[in-house]
Amino acid sequence: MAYVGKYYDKSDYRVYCLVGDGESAEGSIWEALHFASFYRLDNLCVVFDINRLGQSQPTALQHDIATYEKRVDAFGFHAITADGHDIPELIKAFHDASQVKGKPTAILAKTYKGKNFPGVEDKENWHGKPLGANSSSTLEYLRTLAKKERKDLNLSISEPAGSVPTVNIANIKLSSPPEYKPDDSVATRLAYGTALAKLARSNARVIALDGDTKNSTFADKIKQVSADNYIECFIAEQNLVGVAMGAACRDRTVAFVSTFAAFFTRAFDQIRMGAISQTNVNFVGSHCGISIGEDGPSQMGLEDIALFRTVPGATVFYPSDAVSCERAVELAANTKGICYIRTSRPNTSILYKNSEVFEVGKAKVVKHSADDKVLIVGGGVTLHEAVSASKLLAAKGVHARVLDPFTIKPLDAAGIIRNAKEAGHKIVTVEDHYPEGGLGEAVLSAVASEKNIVVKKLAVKEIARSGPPAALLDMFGISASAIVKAVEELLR
Ligand SMILES: Cc1ncc(C[n+]2csc(CCOP(=O)(O)OP(=O)(O)O)c2C)c(N)n1
Repeated sequence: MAYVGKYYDKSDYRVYCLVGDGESAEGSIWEALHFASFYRLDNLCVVFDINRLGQSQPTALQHDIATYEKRVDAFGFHAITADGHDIPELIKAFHDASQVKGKPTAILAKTYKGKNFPGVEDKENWHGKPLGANSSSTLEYLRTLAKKERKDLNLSISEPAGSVPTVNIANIKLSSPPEYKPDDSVATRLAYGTALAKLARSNARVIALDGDTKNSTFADKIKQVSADNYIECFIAEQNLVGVAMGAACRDRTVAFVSTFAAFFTRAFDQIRMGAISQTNVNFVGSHCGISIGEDGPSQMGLEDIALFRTVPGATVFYPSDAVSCERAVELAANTKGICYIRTSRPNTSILYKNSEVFEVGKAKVVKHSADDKVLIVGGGVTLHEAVSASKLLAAKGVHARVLDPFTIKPLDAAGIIRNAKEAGHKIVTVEDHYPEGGLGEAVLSAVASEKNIVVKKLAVKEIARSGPPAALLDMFGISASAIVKAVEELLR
């Protein structure tokens, strides 16, 4: 929020953030402090409520204010210490913070948990508990406090000053439609970058954030439109997600946040809190699955579909070619709630005409005949393996229908059921993902109440290895030949 205020709104509003001392053991707090000082967010004032106590015991530093001071100073903050119960002192601290230029301020407020509450102040074992026997004496204290005239304070609160530009982020379109030739071979991650730049050309409030992978996710393409529309968040994924949510809040920007799909697992708490806060952030996870090849298992996102499917209200896009990926990015920009777009590393062929229209929750049948005996459902690289498998099967006289779900959540259940019924009531799902919570399980849920539909799932069932992508697809049973084998077993 402070970054947006300083660099996009260019307004003089200030942002205040309250941090618990117990909570400040979190690494994400220090990621955020580092970000704020690196970008010289002097419109940010962080208040540390140093009340010595956490939930179950005292904090590590208790009231060691000097150590907090050294730490925030080392992180590039202007530190102000204050008695957190002394209102005039706090007013002065907030005023002083507002005068600091070039760096954010941290107010280190020494406080006592349950201050002045009889029998509670500064005592352990009161966190989140009803006051019980202490209720009446506490109420009495609060009544006296309410009656007390605060002659010592001269609190006149002025109207917020400064103006904020009006922003319109509705109905953002690609500046030009997809332009691919039928024989092009383009990675969906590259199509993401192309679409991102096209959106930014249409609306200056479309921004991208990444954690030092922008030349792999192709988020850096937005810099061709304007370098200002990109926020580098470095290798600190929890804060990367936090910054994206701050930037998107109050509809100030349309934020696309990217990194390798695998690394969003580091920020799952931020993502689920984003859902609770009703954020509209768009997540883009590249380098999904074993098809990244030589980079090896630490970089392979094999649980990302499961992760994002569990987020309430989320939309999960899994585009399989450059045309559908550009449209997924455009749809995500205009879809409320959390969106996730899964992009792939390898170049893949073009499946759709440039004029093809895509909708959230609407699958595409990419190959069909009147004699289909099985429905194969794939996504990304495995959709291309499914198309190859259908050709190999056709040579053996077996016709297979191939379906691209386009979004895994919501899944086009009606489309899948209809096509499965037309194709022998048999489905093979194939995904570059672990078997749990991915495409196969989404399809299984969609057909769960249907009688006589059988589903066979192909997925990556073990810890993968480094190797050439084609060899890995074969080794882990999600290649065209593995699909042919699965179909033959199912039809036997
Ligand atoms: C990520 C996370 N871990 C643990 C908790 C459980 N929890 C709630 S409050 C709390 C203590 C927080 O202490 P502090 O930040 O000092 O806040 P305060 O003492 O002001 O309540 C804990 C451990 C939580 N809410 N979130």
